[in-house]
Amino acid sequence: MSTGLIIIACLALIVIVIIQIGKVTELAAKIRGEEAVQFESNKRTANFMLLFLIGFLILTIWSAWHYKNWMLGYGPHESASAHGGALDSAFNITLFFTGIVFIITHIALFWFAYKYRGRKDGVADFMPHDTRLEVIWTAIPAVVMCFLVIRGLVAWNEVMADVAEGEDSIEIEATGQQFLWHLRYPGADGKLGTRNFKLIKAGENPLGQDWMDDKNLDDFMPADIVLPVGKKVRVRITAIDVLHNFFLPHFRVKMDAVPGMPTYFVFTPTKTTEEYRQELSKYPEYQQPSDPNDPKSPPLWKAFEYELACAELCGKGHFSMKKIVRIVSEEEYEKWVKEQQSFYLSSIRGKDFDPRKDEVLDIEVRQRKQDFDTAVDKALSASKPEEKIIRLNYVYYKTGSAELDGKSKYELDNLVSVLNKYPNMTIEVSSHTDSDGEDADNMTLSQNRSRSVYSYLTEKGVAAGRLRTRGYGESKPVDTNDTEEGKAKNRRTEFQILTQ
Ligand SMILES: [Cu+2]
Repeated sequence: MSTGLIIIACLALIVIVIIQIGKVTELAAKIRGEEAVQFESNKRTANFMLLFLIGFLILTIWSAWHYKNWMLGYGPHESASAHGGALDSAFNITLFFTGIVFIITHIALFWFAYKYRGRKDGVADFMPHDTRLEVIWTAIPAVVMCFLVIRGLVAWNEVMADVAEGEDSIEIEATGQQFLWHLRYPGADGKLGTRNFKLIKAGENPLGQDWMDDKNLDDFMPADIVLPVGKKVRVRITAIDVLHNFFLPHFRVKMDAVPGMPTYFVFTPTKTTEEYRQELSKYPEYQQPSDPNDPKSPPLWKAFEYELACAELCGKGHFSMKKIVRIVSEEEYEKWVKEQQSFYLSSIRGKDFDPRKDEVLDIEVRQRKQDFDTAVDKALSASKPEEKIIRLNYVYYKTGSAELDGKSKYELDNLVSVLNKYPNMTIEVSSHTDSDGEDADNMTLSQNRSRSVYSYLTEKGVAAGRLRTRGYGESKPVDTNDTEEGKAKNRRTEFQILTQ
């Protein structure tokens, strides 16, 4: 409040000073004769005009030259995408023409202001109309503009061409939200799953992915954009709340993210992050420390990262919508993709809000088979008998009963196929319980459970002579029986490879 008052007081003071100066000038004019003072003032202004003409022209040209290696499109900042060169040259051609016009108009404006200042005996020419002049200054800009617009359109159509059906490319998705980007990759199937805005729930399902769509199950949401060099990328761009803008300055990619209307941009990165750094390292501008307060920090070129920014002023946290973009070799990319966790499997699967929690998914069946085969291979090459025991992690029974749950069949089928693969293999199937209930009951239950597995295997054609069953009740715990977790570990069915 008080600051406001001070500002108002200052402004009032300035106004008073200006009025007073005006009065003094008026008085001086009366004393010396009005005309003489006017012409003197005209001359002074005209000289300033001339000074500004030269000074400003030098400043613009000097600064353009001085900062050229910091500007996109110049020095080390050649476009890092396949289409970027076309856009850069369109910009350069526009800059060439507008640059000429800028210099001519700048000189004419200030030179004329100087030359035709008010002078004693100076008389202005009067020219009511000149058709030739009208034609010239209409035709020239029209022709130049046509050329620029047509050239720009051609470049735009090239840049905006969508991916052709069946073309080798990657599709990723970027969704803007105040104030962050959600990135989504399609996972192993190469396809992004469907979304429904009605399913959006903060903390559970930020993008409204429909988990009943299998394509969603392997989609992953990384923190940074990582892409292989030389591969066509289609970015599907959406927004959840307000307008955002997906901007990759080094790749000349810029597209609005509009709520309710997906947009896209297709581009091919042509330089890895490392190659871009190497290019920067050749310029003295990029040798200074990346942190101005720490002279020991790595030089700017070494610390360089491509970035994703939001180029739409979307609110007060707008500045924080930055993400790192890494362009790597094809091999590095494949390795990175393998390390990524599916959002569904890591954050949704098995939770109360998982609509498919009672279902065994194809993706899990595949994963479990892989894990099972790996465990078998390990046991086969092991020498000690206790290392030849494999736990059947996904064999379930009805509570307190020996009846197999339907979901057990996947794991048991894995066992069947291993037994078919190794016809000389014989095994012992053994079951264990936790310590709840009577010892004798537990013993019977575990024996019956092993028998159930035996029945399943023989029904699938495994010779009975290759199987032995046992029940150990609660006699061989692998963990404490004092916690629910420990008890769950103790309740188990295993098999041991006897001969192979
Ligand atoms: Cu934004």
